[in-house]
Amino acid sequence: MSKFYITTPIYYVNARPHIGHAYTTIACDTVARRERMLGADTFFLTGTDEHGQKIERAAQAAGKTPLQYADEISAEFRALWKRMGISNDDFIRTTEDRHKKRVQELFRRIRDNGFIYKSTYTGQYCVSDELYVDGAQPGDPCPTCGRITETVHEENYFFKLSAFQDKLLELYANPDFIRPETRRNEVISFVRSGLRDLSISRSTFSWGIPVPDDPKHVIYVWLDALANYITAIGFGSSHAGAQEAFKKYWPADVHMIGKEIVRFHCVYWPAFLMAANLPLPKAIVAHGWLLFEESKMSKSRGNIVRTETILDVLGADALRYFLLREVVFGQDGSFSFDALVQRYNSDLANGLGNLASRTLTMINRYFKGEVPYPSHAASRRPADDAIAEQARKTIRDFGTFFDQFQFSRALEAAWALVAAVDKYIVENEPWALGEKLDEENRSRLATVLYTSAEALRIVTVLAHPVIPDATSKIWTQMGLGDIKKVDLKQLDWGQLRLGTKLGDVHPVFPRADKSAVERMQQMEEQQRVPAAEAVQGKPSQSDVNPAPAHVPASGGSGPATSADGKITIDDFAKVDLRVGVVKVAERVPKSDKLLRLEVDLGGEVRQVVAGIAEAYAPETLIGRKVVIVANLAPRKLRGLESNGMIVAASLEGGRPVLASFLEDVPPGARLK
Ligand code: ME8
Repeated sequence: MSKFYITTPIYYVNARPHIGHAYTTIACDTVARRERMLGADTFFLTGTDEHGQKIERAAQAAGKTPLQYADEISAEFRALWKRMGISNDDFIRTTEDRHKKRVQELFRRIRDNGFIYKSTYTGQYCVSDELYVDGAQPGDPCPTCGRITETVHEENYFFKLSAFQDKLLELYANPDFIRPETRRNEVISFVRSGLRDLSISRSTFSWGIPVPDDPKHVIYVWLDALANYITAIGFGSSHAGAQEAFKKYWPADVHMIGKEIVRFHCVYWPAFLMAANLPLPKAIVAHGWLLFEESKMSKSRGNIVRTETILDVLGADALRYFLLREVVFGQDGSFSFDALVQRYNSDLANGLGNLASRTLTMINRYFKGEVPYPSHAASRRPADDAIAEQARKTIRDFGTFFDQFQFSRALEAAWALVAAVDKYIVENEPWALGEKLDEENRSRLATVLYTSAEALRIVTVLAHPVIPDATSKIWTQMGLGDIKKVDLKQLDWGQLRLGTKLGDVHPVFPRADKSAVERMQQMEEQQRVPAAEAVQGKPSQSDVNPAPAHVPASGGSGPATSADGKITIDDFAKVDLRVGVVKVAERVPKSDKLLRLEVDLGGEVRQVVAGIAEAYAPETLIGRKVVIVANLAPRKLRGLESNGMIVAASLEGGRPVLASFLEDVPPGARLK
């Protein structure tokens, strides 16, 4: 029996899961399900990445210990995957003991092989990407996310990455190692331009795995995180069972990732493995980004879509099908609720769902729910053979596309068969044949319905890894038992057994009406309930997301004013005013008034959308100290989440002048 081992990235616990995370997880789940149907002993791993400075700071900002914080968000990922029926075989957390011990073992091996030394690092670091930015100067932005890098000066352990340049280039000679080709070319040119040794420990904070024999240092979070792919399946364990599992499943067949973490997976990871004398993964497959409102969906941009909203309204299969059919794997793709509902209705409700219900209903009506015998040669027509031929070709093409991770093309081929059978049914009018009782018409009817049902069976099997829930239901309605038991390798035309008794027939994809889009948009909006305006003055109507915003009525928990309009010192103390430093400032597309700012509040970087574009050019604000109302509930402006309000005097005509300081004040300082 062959084996197949596939992994998702392990997700950071500083953000709740959104459909960007679901995208990778769904793609891996689909591949894992197909491999199981092909008979491979499959292991599918996902999990959460819980150490490092970014998580430590996020926990601090939330007023929790890093572990409390990680426990909560990791549990959300796990619960979401469970709700979606994701078929992962394990879920690794980097804070688990099994992981920590085995990472230390990996560190030891690399050190014992002579690839680790101690030195001093002085340079720039991006906490958001947990990335050392070679060659950057203080104040330079991170090349990946654009945030201002921080200067790090500390004694660290270094990994001799430079020793692996040639070996890595040899590795990339295999065209299947990095996919798609564009990513492979980027990596090759990065490595050709020269590799510098890499700092693999930090000593100025403690939220991480201690370096063996030198616990003042914690292991660099990317070495810690990448190692999950081997620690989860037993590397470094002394238990015989775990050692067996590691021997069986490693090396991984596929590490699937988003394109922004290619360097870590294609350069650092294979170099660490080479240094530890371990086999290398067979393929790193990088997909593009899901975009929403024109930019990458991410927590820091405030433009995420929660998976739960789609599950509540349309179900997991709808999201799975949409993401894999609509987005060309490897490229960026836009998400919109309109496109989701349109695809759902056209391909699932009117496409596969309709084919299943009309075919099975007619078998019920005309053949008492038993799959009829196709007619004898005399009443066969070329159209019947054409469907059989197309179905055989679809099985081949679907497999070829799938093996190349071209999910959208594979589904396109399968749905072309759905469309062909629909046309075949319309042209052969089984309902008209069913009205006539003579033998010739009966046998023609049998052929038409057998042909339709057999094509339906084939599409159902092929689509099962993508839409497991609906296809399991169709399978049961066809009276075929458990779809998981199908041997995909043997799939061929003509295997539908005559006389198979159908189960009860129900529609599997009820049509979504127009309100589905609105309902989903509203559900997302309600997640971002504003409590007050996030910019000076009221934003113009066009700047506010058009969905109705719920503003809580005054009173309640808000500061109570006395009859003369005065508030108490306690009321004032409820407003958390902080000093911030502007790190990023840019215009909000299609808005004259708004700027998007990233403001460092001393350990936490906030996105704030402010109505000051008419008074301040974005470049003049970088590095400037500002005052932020830090405990304002988030609100969405032009699709961007604003987390706080910038304080300014409002002059005649509403012109804002930012509050500022004469003395030097550190970011994060409180005004009171
Ligand atoms: O990078 N479009 O974790 P992360 C497509 N912990 N995919 C998206 C996406 C989007 N808009 N947003 C997120 C990390 N993803 C590290 C990984 S692995 C050893 C350590 C998906 O929480 C995509 O797979 O930032 C991306 O690579 C991953 O989530 C990043 O998740």
